[in-house]
Amino acid sequence: MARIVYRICPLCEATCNLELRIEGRTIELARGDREDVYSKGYICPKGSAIGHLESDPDRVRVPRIRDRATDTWRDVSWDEAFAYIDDRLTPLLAERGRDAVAIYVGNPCAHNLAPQVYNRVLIQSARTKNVYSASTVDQMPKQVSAGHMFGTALSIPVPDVDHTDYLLILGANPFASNGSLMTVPDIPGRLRALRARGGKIVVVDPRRSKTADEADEWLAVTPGTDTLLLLAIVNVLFAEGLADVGDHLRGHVSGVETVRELAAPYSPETVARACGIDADTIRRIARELAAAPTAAVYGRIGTTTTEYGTLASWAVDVVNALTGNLDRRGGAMFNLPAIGGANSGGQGGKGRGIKVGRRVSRVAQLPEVFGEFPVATLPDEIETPGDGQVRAMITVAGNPVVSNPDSTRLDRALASLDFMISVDIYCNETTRHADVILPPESLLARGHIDLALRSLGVRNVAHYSPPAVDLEPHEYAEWRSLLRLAAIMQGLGSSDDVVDTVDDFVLRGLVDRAVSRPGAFEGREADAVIAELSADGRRGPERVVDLMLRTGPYADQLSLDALIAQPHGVDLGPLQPRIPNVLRTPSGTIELAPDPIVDDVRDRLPRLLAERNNDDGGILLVGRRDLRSNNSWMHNIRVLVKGKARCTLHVHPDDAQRLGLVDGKLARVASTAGSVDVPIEVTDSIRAGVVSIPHGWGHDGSGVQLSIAREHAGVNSNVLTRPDLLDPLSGTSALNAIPVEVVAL
Ligand SMILES: Nc1nc2c(c(=O)[nH]1)N[C@H]1C(S)=C(S)[C@@H](COP(=O)(O)OP(=O)(O)OC[C@H]3O[C@@H](n4cnc5c(=O)[nH]c(N)nc54)[C@H](O)[C@@H]3O)O[C@H]1N2
Ligand SMILES: Nc1nc2c(c(=O)[nH]1)N[C@H]1C(S)=C(S)[C@@H](COP(=O)(O)OP(=O)(O)OC[C@H]3O[C@@H](n4cnc5c(=O)[nH]c(N)nc54)[C@H](O)[C@@H]3O)O[C@H]1N2
Ligand code: SF4
Ligand SMILES: [Mo]
Repeated sequence: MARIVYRICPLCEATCNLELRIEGRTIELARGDREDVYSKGYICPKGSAIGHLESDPDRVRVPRIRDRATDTWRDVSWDEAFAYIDDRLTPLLAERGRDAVAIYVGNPCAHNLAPQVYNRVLIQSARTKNVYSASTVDQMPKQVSAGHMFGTALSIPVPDVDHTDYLLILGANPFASNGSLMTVPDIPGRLRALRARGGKIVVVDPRRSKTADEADEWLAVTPGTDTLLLLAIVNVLFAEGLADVGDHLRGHVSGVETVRELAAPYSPETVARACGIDADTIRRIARELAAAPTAAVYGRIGTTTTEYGTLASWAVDVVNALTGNLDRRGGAMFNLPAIGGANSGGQGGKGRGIKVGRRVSRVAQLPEVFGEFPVATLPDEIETPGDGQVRAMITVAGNPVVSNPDSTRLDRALASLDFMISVDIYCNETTRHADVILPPESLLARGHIDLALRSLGVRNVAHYSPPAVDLEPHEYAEWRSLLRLAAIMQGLGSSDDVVDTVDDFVLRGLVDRAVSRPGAFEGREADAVIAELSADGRRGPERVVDLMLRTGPYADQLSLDALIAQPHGVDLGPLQPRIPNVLRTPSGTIELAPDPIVDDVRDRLPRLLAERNNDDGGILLVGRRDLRSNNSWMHNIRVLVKGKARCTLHVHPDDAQRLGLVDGKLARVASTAGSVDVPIEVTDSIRAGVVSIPHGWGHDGSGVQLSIAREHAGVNSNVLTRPDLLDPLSGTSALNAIPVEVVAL
């Protein structure tokens, strides 16, 4: 009999609640949950297609081992898979040392409960320095700037879109992406509502994206120059006496004078040519931001994934602060998530701040950031012989061969490993190199709650989606896989029995902390707390989450059981001002001018200005996203890939004419890293001198088991991404503003 279940969509950051009609394990229909407190019925084409994702015949359903000699796979039992891993990995680690294993965790880890809770345990158990993630091709610059300014890596202000009067968006296309570092369902509806109530939206993007089309104004910036633009806005704010953090922040901000000095050389006239935006426009935008009753500046992928990602991320919040819009209704505010976090527990208002660069990578000597090295250097670590060389790899929900820079080399490097394990749902460009693939259980058999994403919500809400079906005999919970891998690397053997032991040990550590710190469980007996949390046999990630909820900021009203009783979520209200309590900087202030950022502005920014001012007519490559696509892994769903080819080169008509590029024909695009041949799409929705290719494509490699994606293969744009173009403060790769040559074929 069909029944209705509700669950949070795990596909993107919007966290829409889905209403699923299921028959057994078949998802017959996916709709938006109209009663949901946050998404109110909103759904996008990807969410609607979730049933197709679940029933995709190409999915890996049981563990498999690859025979390297014949490059063929054989399905095995879970016990056999883990025994094999123990046999291969344990001696390798004993012989070559802990750093011989690298771990890469991919984007869906932020959207699934098991990795959110247990990746940390996996990484700690490996005791390797070689930890990598999709963060250094994504949001790491924002985490570094927020860490320096506010004291923790997740103290990221989000635009209060539901209440603001003016929104300046740089390098984001929420109409396609549904928002990022801003957890908000139905962002299209909310942006339209902003305009309908008389507000204004300005979009800074080298492309006239759908978001730019829907905005009041589009500023076609030169890729990579957002920091210059924002500093020119700061320059105007000071020059015209408009810089004011507001009464609410008085006494809580340091570094204002330094920022004034830093911005002094960057008048609108000085940067206009480099940014490709005229000085009058820049000046007007600065005045509008200052004059608007409330305003928020928001930057995303186009600002973070450039060589100046941390500076741009910093400058966004500097403008928020200096226009009086930080931490006030309608401005840029901090969420207070139900599960708590580093900026809500303990004593507030002051803290240890962040430390980065505690060690450097072996080969390229690149600094660690929040426990990881830049993914750009992973091939160096695999291919360079010597002590500490990476010889084995574990990927969890990642497809670095498609998503990371210099893909051709990374692909080759993975092929050269002695051993590789992938926890994944597909045999794709990356996991084809694995020796063992461990698939997670069906989506319907997992519980779900968002942890990191909730701390980026534009409203405080809480949701939990319980498993809707039981595990089938062939399935094994992903959280058990992660802990079983951890146990193997701790030398505890490969048996399933040890999983519970490790899980209990992890919980014990968390409970010990909870009872010894200020909060709802302070002073309680640890054993009693553990017994209470473990009632009815509860364990695994749910038990940990229950602890977080019951010791979090809403402990008086929330627990896992309380959320289970509310399938449409619990609304905890609009964002509230949190300064000074949210701060964890050593000074106890908002640090507008942290040393590493000040140094970077002084050291590198003049060079950017000079480079862009001497523009030689070269072409810069940027990316783009499409609503029906999701990074590299939803191209095997017919309803999402059918129709016009999506992986094309956008070229401005003037460039097309100059370079002899014809719509529908092929162009060869080359950087110093490599080249791809891609169909041309001539369009005036892109700035002249800029071309765009979406990432996530190129599915025609040998051994890739994605039959539908193969028919729409496209090309892998990261063949062009240069490993040497990095933001030094965050180790994040420049995926945008890459110099390329384009020729007609
Ligand atoms: N040129 C360019 N490159 C980019 C970007 C760009 O804008 N331009 N964007 C970057 C960004 S923002 C990101 S986040 C990265 C993403 O980089 P990655 O995280 O490395 O890549 P994804 O394409 O998200 O791959 C997700 C993998 O998880 C698997 N998977 C999906 N669902 C599950 C699940 O439930 N469990 C498990 N275990 N596995 C699952 C998929 O099969 C796939 O292998 O790409 C980056 N790369
Ligand atoms: N449909 C869909 N949704 C997604 C994803 C997906 O792949 N598909 N991926 C998810 C992930 S992992 C993430 S991180 C988010 C990303 O979310 P967004 O940041 O909103 O992603 P994009 O749509 O790539 O928008 C980035 C914009 O930056 C512009 N841009 C490029 N270079 C520059 C520059 O130098 N300056 C400025 N100002 N703009 C520039 C590009 O033209 C593009 O329009 O989306 C998430 N949601
Ligand atoms: S917007 Fe994101 S969360 Fe909402 S249905 Fe689409 S993919 Fe799922
Ligand atoms: Mo991302």
